[in-house]
Amino acid sequence: MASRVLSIQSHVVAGYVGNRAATFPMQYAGLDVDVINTVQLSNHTGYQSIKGKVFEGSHITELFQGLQENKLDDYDFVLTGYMGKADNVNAVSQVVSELKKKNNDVFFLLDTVLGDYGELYVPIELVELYKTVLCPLANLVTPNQFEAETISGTKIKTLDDAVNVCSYFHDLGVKNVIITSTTLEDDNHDSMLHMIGSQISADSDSPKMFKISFPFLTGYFTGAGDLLCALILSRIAERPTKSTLFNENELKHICESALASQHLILTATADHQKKSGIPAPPGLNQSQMSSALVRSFELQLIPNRAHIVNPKIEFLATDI
Ligand code: PXL
Repeated sequence: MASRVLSIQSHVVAGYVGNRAATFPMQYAGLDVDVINTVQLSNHTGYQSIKGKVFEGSHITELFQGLQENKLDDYDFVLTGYMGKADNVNAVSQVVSELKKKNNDVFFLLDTVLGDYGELYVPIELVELYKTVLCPLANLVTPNQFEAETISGTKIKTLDDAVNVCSYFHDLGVKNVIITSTTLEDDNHDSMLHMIGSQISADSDSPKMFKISFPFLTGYFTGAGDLLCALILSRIAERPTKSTLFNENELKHICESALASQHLILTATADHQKKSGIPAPPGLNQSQMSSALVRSFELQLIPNRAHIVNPKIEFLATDI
């Protein structure tokens, strides 16, 4: 039977962020995906105009109650992303707690969506809530550099900083941490980004860490983090076991494969941006750009769906 996933994220009518960037890849990879939307917006928040609603936390709890009453709540995975407000974080914590009470092997992938490129796009109180409420429930967290720095209070400049930030998340009770991409000043190649992973395995209390370096792609990639988490979850679901703890090297191989798929899709997206003929002026943030320009940045997910499964792996992990 296909693994069952409950994905709690944002919905946009047009474009590919949140559940719209995550549901299709997981389904294409063979997972049975159920969806709760934290918001329903016309488009992502990078566009000049946004219409729609951020739902109340009670919307999530009410929908979940319906699932429970019909015994539809037999999930293997929970994936959460953009919450929009504190109320939703509390509702998600209640949902995850109930699922774990029912089945302790439910795997909770918490994407700590706060913002990117130095900017928060959710209310600041979510930082503390992620730390105190959701991280202790999570089996895997996937902060980007900005989110990892904001939550841990440590700037990531060197590999040692990244290692310390992973340990910070472990101390919050999370066994697996992936800093999805970070720059490192002690790296000689400033055109490279690095994924840093850290797992506490079943057979060891000390974390096993690794790094995967990959080339920086020029462009704007809204929803790239949401896509990556969906790919990571799809690869975790391919394991023969349902244990929430990884064996030696397991997380490393999951990351190599998910990153390969993401990189191929982002490369195709960057090519599409170049072909759109609309030059992106340097230094502008998206909300200052025309809708046509922001639209040209949307993930080219559907035309590149073949990269979702069995990608050619180009970037290999090295142990730290
Ligand atoms: O990818 C993060 C994200 C998710 N959901 C919504 C967003 C964004 C980023 O802009 O606007 C609604």
